[in-house]
Amino acid sequence: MVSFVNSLVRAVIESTYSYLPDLGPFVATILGLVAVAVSLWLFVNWFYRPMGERLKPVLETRDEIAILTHPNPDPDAMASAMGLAHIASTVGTDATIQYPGQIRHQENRVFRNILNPDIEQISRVDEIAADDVVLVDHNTARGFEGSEKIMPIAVIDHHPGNGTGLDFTDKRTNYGSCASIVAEYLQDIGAIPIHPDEVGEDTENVIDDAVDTAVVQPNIVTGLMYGIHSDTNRLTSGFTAADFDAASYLCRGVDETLLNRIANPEVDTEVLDIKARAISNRDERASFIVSDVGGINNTDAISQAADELILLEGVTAAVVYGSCNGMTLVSGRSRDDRVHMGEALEAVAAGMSEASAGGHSRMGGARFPLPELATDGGNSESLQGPPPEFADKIFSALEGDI
Ligand SMILES: [Mn+2]
Repeated sequence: MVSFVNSLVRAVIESTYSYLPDLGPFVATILGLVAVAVSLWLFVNWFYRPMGERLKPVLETRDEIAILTHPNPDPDAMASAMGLAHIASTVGTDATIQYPGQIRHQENRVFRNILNPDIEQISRVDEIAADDVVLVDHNTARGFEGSEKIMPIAVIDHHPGNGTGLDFTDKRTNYGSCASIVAEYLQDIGAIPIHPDEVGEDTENVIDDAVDTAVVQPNIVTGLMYGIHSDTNRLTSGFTAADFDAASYLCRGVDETLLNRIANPEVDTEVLDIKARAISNRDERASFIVSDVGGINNTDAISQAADELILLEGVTAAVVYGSCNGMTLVSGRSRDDRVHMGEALEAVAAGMSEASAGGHSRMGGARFPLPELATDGGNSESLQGPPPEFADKIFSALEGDI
């Protein structure tokens, strides 16, 4: 039996060798084709590698980076920065998250207080922590002294705009949130969100697949999930399938208790009072509402009251204003295609040197020093609020008459 196998093997080898001279060019051609196919496959794989994989070398080649959010960062911006800092840490790059402006609006404060991201405020370009800057949730640095000097190495955003990164630009204007893009990067690099119950355990035992890959801690995962919710009005508007895919990926690591605390924070009594005043003091003309809530301490309550009034049945535009420290603050919302809220409020402020107003079609805000609103000319220092004509002027602006 053994000798039979031996002779068979010998026969095969001998016949192969005897055919080789004839098959030479043929075999060479086959080998050549295989080599070409393999390199083509490797090239295509490299060329079409996911964005998260492309981002890695950009970060890996830097010792430290500064991740910059837009001014007054919202949950989407803060969460995207947190996710990106995590990706940087997986390639051994130090990341500092920085922001211009303030974290003042209630939703932003709650997010920050509960998830406690490591972020620093800056007001000048020389306060930026590293030479290499990555922008998240915006594509051109703004809102601080010298911001125009920033040449980011990478830009990750879902807003339109011309800003680009020197080494990496990923702008997906169809995405509902920047957090969805960052979650996708984490998925691209094989990172796995770990559930709060798994924290502190040996993750290699908890998640088989996590060996040699990064895990993502629940506070980052929860932040990214809330970033998606916050920018898409809880996945009810301006979303795409990609936002749901990102949420689905994050799902296993979400800390539901934290998410619930961020999404449903305790309501400040004054905010509730001001909402009540906004509803009872409202002046309704056709489908527009203007409401003077009087004196306020919590300026953030004005915009929250406007958010509430625009939900009233039959209302297409709502403007709320209140006064504080000699200033009248205005917040407007529109779901009326005829009313561009930002422009309407700018029209109200036109001609007043100390007033400021702005916004986009659905949302706007303005500030007026009370003396400028006074109609009597004198004694304006003691004014507690704007005169009744102020509401008329806002109505005219909403109608497009001024
Ligand atoms: Mn965003």
